[in-house]
Amino acid sequence: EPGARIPVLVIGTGYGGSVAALRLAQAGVEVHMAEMGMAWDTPGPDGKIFANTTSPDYRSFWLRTRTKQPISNFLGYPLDKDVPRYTGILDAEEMGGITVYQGRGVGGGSLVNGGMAVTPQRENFGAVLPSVDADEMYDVYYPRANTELGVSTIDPAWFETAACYQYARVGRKHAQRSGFPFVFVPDVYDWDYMKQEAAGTVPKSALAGEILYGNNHGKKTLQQTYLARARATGKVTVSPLHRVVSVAPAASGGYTVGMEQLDTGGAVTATKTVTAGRVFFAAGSVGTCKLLVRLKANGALPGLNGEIGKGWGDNGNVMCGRANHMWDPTGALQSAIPTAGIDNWAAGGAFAEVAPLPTGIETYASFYLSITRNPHRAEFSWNPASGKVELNWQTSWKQPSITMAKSIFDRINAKEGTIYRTDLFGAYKIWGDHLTYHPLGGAVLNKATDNYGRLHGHSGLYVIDGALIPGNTSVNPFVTITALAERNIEKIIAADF
Ligand code: FAE
Repeated sequence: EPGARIPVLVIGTGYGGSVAALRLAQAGVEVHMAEMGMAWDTPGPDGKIFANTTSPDYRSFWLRTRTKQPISNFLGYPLDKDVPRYTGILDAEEMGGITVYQGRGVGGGSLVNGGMAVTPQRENFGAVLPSVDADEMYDVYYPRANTELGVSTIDPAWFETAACYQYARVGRKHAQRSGFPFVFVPDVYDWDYMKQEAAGTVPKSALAGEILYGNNHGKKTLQQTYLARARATGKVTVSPLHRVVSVAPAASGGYTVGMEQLDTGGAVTATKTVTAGRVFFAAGSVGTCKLLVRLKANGALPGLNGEIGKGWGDNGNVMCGRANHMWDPTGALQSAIPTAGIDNWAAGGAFAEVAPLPTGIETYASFYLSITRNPHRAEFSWNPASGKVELNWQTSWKQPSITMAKSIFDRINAKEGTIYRTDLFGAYKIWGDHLTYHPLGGAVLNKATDNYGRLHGHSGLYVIDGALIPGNTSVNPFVTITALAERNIEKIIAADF
């Protein structure tokens, strides 16, 4: 309600925000969550909530009139097409020469991601979050996050026989023949449901190619886990299609928070202010940084320190495809949920997920998303001329990621006598080096905030999302974002509430 006074406002409903909401509510605190995206709880005219990856429609993209698919071309044909402008589920946000993909809606990135739930190797943790006690994380908070998120690993016996993982078995064969460690990667997908999909006894989701624009079945998003439990406390309310635009100290104590209510065309239908005792920034790395950098520059939050906006990285994401021989088909039916990876982190700085290419036809292609140890870090800053927050990422900064990914795929190609695909990202382009799925950093733990996410300069303001992590997690990031949020909120509840 406009003008209301509330104890806690959480900006965003992704991993960090959902952890904060659940734990605060369990501690007896009333929580309000503002989410700029839609609720994603109502079927469209086709009876489905989410669109299929192979046929994007109005639901697929956040306020675009043309799709911007991560794989833009196939066999010489461009794949993008016009769609009605709508508050769809996947944002392809272009900043500083990099397209940053993000989920929009109640559940944040959990709505659109592959559900790959990876805990970093313990020996790499010191580089991921240097100021955090690793023992605590690996003894308490990683296990807690994995349990709450519903993480599990594919039944290895089923993996060996399932037609839908032929592509992953080919990926394993090629990795092992070149001497690379091949690892199963846990996921939040319900593997029993997937088995039933394969048996034809339930509606198909992963086996129908659903992923990038949402899964109608099978995937445990935050809507089924943290957010469901948060709502069950009766203490959490969520306002979808509410975008937070300002936060400033209130004369009466706490913070005045300004919001815009959006319609599904993206138009502002109302502006509202509420007063919140405490505010948690959980709008994702980019969303949180866009707010904090602007609020610091325009004087609304003058106490924020000089670390705001710094230390942003892309988790070293780079994609590529390989063209296999005819005797190595990857399967016409491919589960959209990846379940395995090639670990060359220690030797080559790359961890590559063996990814699906769920086109519905045999492509003889192997496809990979690599996470690499890219050293480059960008900074968000306010540009008064454009009136926008900008990111100083440089397109050439992807080169170290390509070199690291090549430590795996050049060797596999040499061993197998195969070549890279050159048709997936535009004509004669091997590397998908224009994007990231894993934005991290910009309000780094123990720099922009104290060692638990309390922003310096204004008491009662917290960061609790991927913005805290300084640019790289060595694996897919959401388990680390969740575990860090669990650690921080426990301390904050004990000390501040
Ligand atoms: P996030 O989940 O992005 O949530 C932020 C929320 O805040 C969003 O719902 C926004 O709409 C909302 N928001 C932003 N600004 C505002 C505002 N001003 N007012 C109100 N609301 C706002 O943040 N990670 C993995 O670990 N495994 C995977 O398999 C994986 N696959 C991915 C695949 C894709 C296609 C994408 C895009 C990402 C993938 N990720 C994966 C990354 C993962 O989803 C991401 O790191 C987390 O979602 C980030 O969590 P946060 O809590 O930081």
